[in-house]
Amino acid sequence: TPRVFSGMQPSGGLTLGNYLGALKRYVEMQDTGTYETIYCMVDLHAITVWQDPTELAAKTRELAAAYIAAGVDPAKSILINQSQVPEHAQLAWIFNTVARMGWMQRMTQFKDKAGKNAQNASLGLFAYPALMAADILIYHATHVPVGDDQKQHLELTRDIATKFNHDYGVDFFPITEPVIEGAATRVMSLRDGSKKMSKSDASDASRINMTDDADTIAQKIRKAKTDPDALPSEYKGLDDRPEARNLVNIYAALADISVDQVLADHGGAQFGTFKPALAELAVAKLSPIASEMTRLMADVAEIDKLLAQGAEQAREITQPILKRTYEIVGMVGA
Ligand code: AQP
Repeated sequence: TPRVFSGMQPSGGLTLGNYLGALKRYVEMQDTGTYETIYCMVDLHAITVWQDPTELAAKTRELAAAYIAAGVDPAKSILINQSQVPEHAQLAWIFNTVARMGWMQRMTQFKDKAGKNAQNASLGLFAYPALMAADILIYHATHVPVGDDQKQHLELTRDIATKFNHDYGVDFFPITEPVIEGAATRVMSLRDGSKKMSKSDASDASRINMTDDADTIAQKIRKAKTDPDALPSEYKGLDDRPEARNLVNIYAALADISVDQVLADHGGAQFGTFKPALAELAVAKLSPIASEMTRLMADVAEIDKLLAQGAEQAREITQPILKRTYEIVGMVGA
């Protein structure tokens, strides 16, 4: 069976972008029944920028609760915390020796996150994509659902697999397919249609958090930047209207309908009527998830138990793959 792997960092509250671009897709892929699905909280990735230890643990459990509340079912998917499956980090070291400095230097996420003072960024932030490649390839995963911003890292994952196979003369690691589909592969900021909606944006008004209450969601959508025109009835009418396009895309993704359908239903409407409809839809989809998260987080012991079970299941896959990798590389005792 084809195998799906994906993960998110427990580095803060999830945004609507994380939900529509990634988490919702995780659940859909799980529920097709076509794939074996493995979903991860990538705590080792999160610490590539400073994380308060107490908060890191809390956010990891909160992310596990978000996964489950959104529909990731530990009976159908393997749910893990990255550091509890040590083979991720072990394979990442091998990949650090396969990947080239120049490849890493081209990564736009590194450039964005390191900012002007790249000399002061952690070595882990620079090596981030090699660990991500290891996350995926330690399962021989074939499909990776992600948002559009992760495309470049997935290309690097393919490059690492190809170079490893070539250097060692094997056909061992698969060439992974990114799955970047749907109306919301890149949800944009509510304040600036040229910027990705991001949990680290200084302005909370730029994003919808999955735990925002109904009033907050309605207010943020009401204040979202738009232009003065009515909605067009065809998609091409959204050219050069990034903010309008973003709200239409969000509507389509939340309602599970096509963008064309949204415009067929709302074409000609002013934002004064479309925005309240969008807010109502967002609240209807997000608030049950938020209340389920609250319920799940009341029982930390249960979350920790699920993660321990997930790690055990995962290691049945990762241990043989790491062993075989070590043999290929020539490590004594593998
Ligand atoms: N705006 C977005 N639209 C669609 N998908 C998105 N993703 C993130 N933002 C959007 C997807 O969410 C998954 C989780 O990625 P991550 O935990 O590595 O976080 P990130 O990509 O660093 O996301 P953020 O929210 O933007 O965090 P910061 O602000 O810390 O950089 C990935 O699949 C990603 O594509």
